Amino acid sequence: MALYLGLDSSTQSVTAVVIAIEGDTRQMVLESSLSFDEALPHYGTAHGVLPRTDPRIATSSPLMWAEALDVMMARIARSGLELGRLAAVSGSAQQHGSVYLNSSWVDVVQTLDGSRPLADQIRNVFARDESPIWMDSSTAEECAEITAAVGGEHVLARRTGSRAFERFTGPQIRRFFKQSPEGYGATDRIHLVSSFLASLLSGHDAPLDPGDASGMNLMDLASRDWWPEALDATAPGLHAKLARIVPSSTVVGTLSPYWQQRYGLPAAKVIAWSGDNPCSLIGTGLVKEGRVAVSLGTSDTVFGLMREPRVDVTGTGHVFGAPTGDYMGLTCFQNGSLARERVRDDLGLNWKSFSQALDSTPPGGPVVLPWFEPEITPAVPVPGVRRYGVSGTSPEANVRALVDAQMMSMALHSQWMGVRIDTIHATGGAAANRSILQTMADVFGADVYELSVGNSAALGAALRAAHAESSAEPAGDWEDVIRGFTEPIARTRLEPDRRRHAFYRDWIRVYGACEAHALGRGPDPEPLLEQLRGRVTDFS
Ligand code: ADP
Ligand code: XUL
Repeated sequence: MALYLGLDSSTQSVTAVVIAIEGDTRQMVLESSLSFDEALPHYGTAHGVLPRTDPRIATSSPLMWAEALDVMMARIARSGLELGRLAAVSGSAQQHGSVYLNSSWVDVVQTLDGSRPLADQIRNVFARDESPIWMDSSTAEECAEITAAVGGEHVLARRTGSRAFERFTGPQIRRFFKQSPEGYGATDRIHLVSSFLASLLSGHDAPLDPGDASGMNLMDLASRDWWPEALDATAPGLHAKLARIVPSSTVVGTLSPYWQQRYGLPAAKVIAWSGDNPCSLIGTGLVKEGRVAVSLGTSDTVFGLMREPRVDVTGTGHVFGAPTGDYMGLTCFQNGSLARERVRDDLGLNWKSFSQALDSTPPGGPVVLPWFEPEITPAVPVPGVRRYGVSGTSPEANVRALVDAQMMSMALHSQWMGVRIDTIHATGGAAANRSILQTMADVFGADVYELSVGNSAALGAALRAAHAESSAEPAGDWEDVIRGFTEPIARTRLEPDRRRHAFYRDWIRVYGACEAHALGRGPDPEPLLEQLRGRVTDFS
């Protein structure tokens, strides 16, 4: 029986999943998470983010990600699993975040000493101690400059899969170059979180995969290689600072002597790491076109596989490279779980009473746009919650308004993918909440399923490891690899309530009108809101 390890370094935590495969026997034998804030409090993060005063700036510590990887590998080594059978390891990481390394990096990573902790040894390899992460929205100016330099947003979107986005790595690199030319000059290598951690595992400077590299505004989606015009538009001498892009199934090395000496792990193959969303695509079983997954993690995302790239040229959708060699469409929402936590805490609720509030309150109350933080979709640079409709409503109505707004925004802003959404695979921490999933079913008019493994990004990484290790050709049979791990659980199916869905089909117009008004693009939505509120039926 061969074991495959998938790691996921997400915004708030690191997770490991180990799967065992022998012929038709396939099982998950380990699933373990550690939260950055709790396990590594000396970095002072809140929800994985370093302290900040400007809401547009969001950074984290690359040293913390490395230390968390070390702690997790120690935990795996102590798990009692027969790790001599570990055949391959791959990983997933929060997308877009960048790690800036100086000239000592390559030597240090190649000569890590198994008798000393990892963090102590890499402390001085950084040309920048903090890494900007996906929650950062401070690069509007750099987005505009890059867009203009390559010939406009249509050109950039068609070529790279996305128009310029503040959190994407290219604009972040440009800002660093402008703000700290010396720091940029002292940077020999810029990694994504994924390729940085793959380097630490394999003990050499590892390449990037197209899934994560397409979140940079720097990769040519068609050739899956760097696009020189975008590199030139971003910062001078950038090409030399970037690693290669290789197919997602590439074996980039083996677990380095550090891991072998320190934890007695074998020289298992290390497969290129990817972004959390491309890994989740595999971990939710979406290796064919037609269905979508909704991930309710720190960010909320909607995504699905695409055979051919259909680019959202003016909206907020992205096309990334999928680990299968196809493409994936994705829309990301920043005010996801942390907005739900905020409303929960402000109202003095826990998840149980939050769910009860949701269950006991019909739709059709106020419309609340939950932009606690700058929002990615739709683009809201200056945060602030906007309210429409009746005021002085009950706490329950606020919970209903929040979840309704989140689901309607997802439904509205995923239309560009051109997929008829009648089945949704739900994943991420909040997918444990059946009341939220029922609202998703009612708004989308789709059946919603839970998956047997909640950590779909880590599972996807483990499955990518199994796929890469087992197939001589990159084009192995994905259906065969994912079998037994990613099927939705039939008994968890939530069907849409027909009357509620009919109501939401109208109510989403109200939501859209409120959004347009809040963004300064539409008239006062109150008359429409009043007109439709008259149609609110008794849903009990
Ligand atoms: P990430 O991978 O981005 O770090 P996760 O997918 O692990 O995030 O999800 C973490 C989030 O899940 C937490 O921030 C929390 O708000 C949310 N969560 C956990 N349990 C519940 C629940 N029962 N109801 C709603 N949200 C939940
Ligand atoms: C996707 C995105 C987030 C991060 C963190 O574009 O920004 O989903 O990958 O999970």
